[in-house]
Amino acid sequence: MKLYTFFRSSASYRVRIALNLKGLNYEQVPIHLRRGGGEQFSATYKAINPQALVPALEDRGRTLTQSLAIMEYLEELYPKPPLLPTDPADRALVRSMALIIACEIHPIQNLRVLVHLKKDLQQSDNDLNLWAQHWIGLGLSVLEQLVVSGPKQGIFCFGDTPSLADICLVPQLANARRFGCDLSVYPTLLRIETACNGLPAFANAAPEKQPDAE
Ligand SMILES: N[C@@H](CCC(=O)N[C@@H](CS)C(=O)NCC(=O)O)C(=O)O
Repeated sequence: MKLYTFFRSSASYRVRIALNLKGLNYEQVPIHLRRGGGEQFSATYKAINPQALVPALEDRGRTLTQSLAIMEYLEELYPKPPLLPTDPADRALVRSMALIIACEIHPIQNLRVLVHLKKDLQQSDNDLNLWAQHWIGLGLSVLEQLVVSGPKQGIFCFGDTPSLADICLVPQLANARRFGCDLSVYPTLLRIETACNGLPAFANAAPEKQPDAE
């Protein structure tokens, strides 16, 4: 398997965690999102992912994009250890936790959104941070409540095994710190993050551990 990735990309970080949890070997192909205006915009990379976003995963002669689709693909091919519970309502809950991050938080403070706000709409760096803090705060507050009120309390977002929700949470918290968010108001999420980072699959996927880390 070949993963097109960037060390600081939280969507790539998710897939690295999932691959590690499944015990799969993969080759990393770094795509630098800043260098030279962004390697994601090169013709070579756009032939791999026309969306010009990382990650992309090559496997069995196919190229897959979108981190959640990639993780569901891995789950279907390599069901052990599972990244989703078995009960349909529980699965929907875990997916909803992951989607709060992947659909409601992450896309609106992604690099291309911030570049548009700054370059085209003339917003300052401080405005960009306030923007990111606002949307991250809204999403994480709801997630904290959802986890605390969930039907299966445990070490992780849902029960005692890591799931897609935890895989999305850990990179999002790292990202929130980069924007200076106050995370002390999410004690449950912070406790879960500590538990996750105690697992080699999470720790080895961290941005600073990647071959392209700066
Ligand atoms: N929904 C996509 C998001 C992918 C994404 O936004 N990737 C970011 C890095 S985390 C990216 O490549 N950004 C490049 C840019 O904004 O130009 C996924 O989950 O894979």
